Amino acid sequence: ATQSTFSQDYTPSAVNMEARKWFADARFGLFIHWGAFSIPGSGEWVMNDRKITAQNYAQLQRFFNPTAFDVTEWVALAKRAGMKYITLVTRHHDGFSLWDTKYSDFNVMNSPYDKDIVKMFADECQKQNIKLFLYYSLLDWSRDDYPHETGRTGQHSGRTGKGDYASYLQFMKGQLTELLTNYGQIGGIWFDGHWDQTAPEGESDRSSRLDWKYDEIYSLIHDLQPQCLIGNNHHLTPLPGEDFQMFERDLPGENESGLSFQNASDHLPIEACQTISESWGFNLNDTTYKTAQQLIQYLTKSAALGSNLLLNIGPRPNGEIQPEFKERLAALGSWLQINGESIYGTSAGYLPPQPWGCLTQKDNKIYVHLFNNNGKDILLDMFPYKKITKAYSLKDGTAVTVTLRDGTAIIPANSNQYEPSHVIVLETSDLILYR
Ligand code: H79
Repeated sequence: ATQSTFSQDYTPSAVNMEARKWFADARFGLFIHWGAFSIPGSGEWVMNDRKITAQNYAQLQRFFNPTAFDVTEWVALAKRAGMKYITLVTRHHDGFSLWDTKYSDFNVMNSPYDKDIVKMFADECQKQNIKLFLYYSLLDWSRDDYPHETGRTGQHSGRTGKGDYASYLQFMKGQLTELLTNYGQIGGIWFDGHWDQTAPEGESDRSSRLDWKYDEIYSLIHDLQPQCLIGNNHHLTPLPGEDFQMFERDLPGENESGLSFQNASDHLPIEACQTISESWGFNLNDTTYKTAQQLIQYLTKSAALGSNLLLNIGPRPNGEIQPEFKERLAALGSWLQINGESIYGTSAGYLPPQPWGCLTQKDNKIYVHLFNNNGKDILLDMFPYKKITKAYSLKDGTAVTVTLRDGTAIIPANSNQYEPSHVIVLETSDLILYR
């Protein structure tokens, strides 16, 4: 089938729709950037940034030996943080595969470590009851058959010839078939690298120089595992066949990264990805960690905009996770232990995020997340209910005095000296359908 006939015909299966619902309710996941690129300690773009040829870069395979890696601990860390899924980089742009693949020699089984890391995650995630998503790069800086001559990066890499997409597509299908056959149920496939073949962000014509044949790739995935969600970090409006929309280093509608010109989908689950430190992959120069408070508020704001948050760590090459990451994740977990009701299974607030905080909603409850009210009353204009039957702090049930006057709910500033990320629950009745 051609792309257009297939794509327009895509109707998600019932199990896929169920999986989307699960995903949208899950709200919080752990992104893990880890692989051969972790070794030099210069981030996951080191091969491109330092113009290392594919042949020279391949040496890293000999040094991949994460003796301190403990999959049980890594998965438990995500669980304790209140995360509902893990998205593991299985093969980044450098082309190093983290599993036992027969389609490429550049893989973990040919490293001193010699263990299938995707398998370890798949088994452990099943054991600890957390879903596993797999990041998979469309772009490849190492393979001769990737059409690098039409791409924006990787032209330095010593590859000859013009690339051969038929061959490369065959390779990707082989690898995706392995990933969706040998590791049990996979929550989703997270594609990245499409942008290599497009005009810069923000330009009007961002069509791809390459026909990726997504129709073939996506139908292969949905045929192998119908529930498996497909997302593609192409920085475009979702294409037919995709099950969720992602925003890179951004919340929908904000475009702080300069990569997010696309509108937020009104029918697909949305996922924003963000890093705890600056870099995705391990970087020795990267010592700036967002605070726990910033991360809690980022998670809250994501939910207030109807989006999941996929929060990234870039562990050390030896398999240790930086204590700074662990501390942040533990703090998020403690906050969610108390306030999780205001995040999981919620939808976007009826008002967009405000300078003082933001709103999430579930059933007849409105969760008011106070970041900093600067000593001012909080005014919720155009309040969509006629009555507030109960108002209280989520953490301990303490009653809060809230008045509803002329369609505006007022939370007085002096009712409490709120700590940042304090959540007030408003139980409501008599929905006003429209104004
Ligand atoms: O895996 C992480 C990053 O390595 C990857 N996606 C996340 C999840 C990523 N790769 N690139 N980007 C993110 C951002 C894109 C940067 C670009 Fe450019 C700016 C691509 C086009 C403009 C720099 C300049 C690279 C090519 C031209």
